[in-house]
Amino acid sequence: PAPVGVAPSTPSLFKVHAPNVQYTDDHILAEYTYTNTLVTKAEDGSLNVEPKNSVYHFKTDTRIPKLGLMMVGWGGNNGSTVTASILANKNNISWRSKRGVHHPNYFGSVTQASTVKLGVDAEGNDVYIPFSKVLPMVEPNDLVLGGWDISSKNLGESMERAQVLEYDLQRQVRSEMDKLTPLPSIYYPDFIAANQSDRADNLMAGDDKQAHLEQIRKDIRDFKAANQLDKVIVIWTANTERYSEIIEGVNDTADNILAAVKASHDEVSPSSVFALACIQEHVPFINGSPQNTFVPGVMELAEREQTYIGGDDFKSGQTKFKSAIVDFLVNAGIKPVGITSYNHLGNNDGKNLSSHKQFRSKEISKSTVVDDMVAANKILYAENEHPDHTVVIKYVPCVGDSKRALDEYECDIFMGGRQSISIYNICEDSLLATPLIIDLITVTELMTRVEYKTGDMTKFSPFHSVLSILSYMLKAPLVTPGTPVVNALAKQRTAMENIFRACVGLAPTNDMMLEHKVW
Ligand code: NAI
Ligand code: DG6
Repeated sequence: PAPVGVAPSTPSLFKVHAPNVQYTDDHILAEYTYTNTLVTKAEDGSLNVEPKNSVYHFKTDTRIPKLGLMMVGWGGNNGSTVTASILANKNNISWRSKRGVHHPNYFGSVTQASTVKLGVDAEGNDVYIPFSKVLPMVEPNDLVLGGWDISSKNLGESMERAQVLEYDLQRQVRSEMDKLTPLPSIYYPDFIAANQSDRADNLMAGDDKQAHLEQIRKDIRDFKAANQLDKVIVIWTANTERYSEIIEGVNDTADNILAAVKASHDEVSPSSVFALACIQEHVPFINGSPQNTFVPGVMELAEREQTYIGGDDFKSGQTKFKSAIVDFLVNAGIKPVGITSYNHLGNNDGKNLSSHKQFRSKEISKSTVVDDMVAANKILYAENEHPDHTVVIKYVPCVGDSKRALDEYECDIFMGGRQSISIYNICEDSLLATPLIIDLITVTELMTRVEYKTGDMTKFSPFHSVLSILSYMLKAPLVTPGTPVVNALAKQRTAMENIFRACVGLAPTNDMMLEHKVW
């Protein structure tokens, strides 16, 4: 098979014909009226409601860059699965299992395998197009891959160690995978489980954190130059770290954390060093694990440098389901009073999470996921009332990457009745996470090409550094300080879809179908 990474193509499936939309050689310009409803409380407690319209101008660069994806933890289950599956898709490699012949796909990726309603035809029938065709986006097959790992195994060996993909597929991509080797990385043993020490044989020299940060910056620049890339995005898909302590004077401001790196302070984690290096290189950095990489100092630096960050923790299976089912239950007027989530898995992620401090990071990100849905319904829940919510993770080596998730939703229903819903989900974890990585990267890249302007602004500006548009793919979405977190899956998808639509001057999707409801 051909190696990963070729010159990208430019898709264009439709054109909007409207006075508020203009196409130039390199841009789509759209004037968009954002409609919201302002609600204020009067002294007597009554609510005043005022429709609000604000005009936004969006400018989308339609030139698709040659994009590099650098993964921290490239040799892990996710990293090796992303790499092998892109190779399989790019080279259209089919493989056999006992169930027959399989063909490559990007199932599980919202951008690559789901559709959005563009509009209706003359008969009033819905017209759908691929999500990835609303705006020009990078094709995953065109990504150039690279990255770091503390384990020296090449990608072929890593894929074999991961035990995720069928042997017949591994066999066919093996020679290409063997040519790919992760760069040495940084290992501060206090941040990940002690049981990971035996794979740490590919390390940057010394313990000077400033030197490490500079090496990471150089690695990014070298990778970009060697592959003649227009842009690079870095994603953390390495082991879950423990939480960093937030210490005044150390990681609470941008200047303090930069000084703390210079002083090689113990409380600066590897993931924060990677994030800082990316921010200084103006390369977007996404955190796919749950730890608090984005301590206040890192957030402040990203804002100061106006460069994109996103996180935290891929929302792949149990939590994705939870953020859909609890939304459904609460919106149906059914009251979940208890959510009990067990899961066991036997991959290296499970091994790392068998250590308490790393488990705690995961427990936090898995537990915050229903807060907004509960807070939205004051008929079901009193102020500060929450369902009992328990998360248990156990390491069971024999099941490998095939995670077993058992969930019980205990609900109060009509007239004192009870409904217990049990869910048992079995799935290769990395086959759920890989498509999310594709989405995170392609949407982030798109956001680097979209700018906006409102009435009082003299020139176009990039969006806020914190990419909350990525929330759909993440368990504990990072948002700008003071912004409400949205966890409900359908709302997250709608936000992404409607922002895409706004960029081509189209109104938000609605399912009113008024034309079919009137005479
Ligand atoms: P894995 O353990 O197979 O891979 C992690 C890789 O990171 C390993 O190869 C390890 O050697 C490497 N590593 C550890 N510290 C490093 C450092 N400082 N620099 C560079 N490399 C380092 O784990 P897997 O399954 O690939 O998951 C990766 C991360 O994604 C984990 O934190 C996991 O919790 C998170 N995640 C995974 C999901 C899934 O469905 N697979 C979903 C949600 C999150
Ligand atoms: C066990 O919970 C291990 C974790 O790393 C998860 O597999 C991962 O975070 C995915 O979680 P979820 O809840 O989206 O399935």
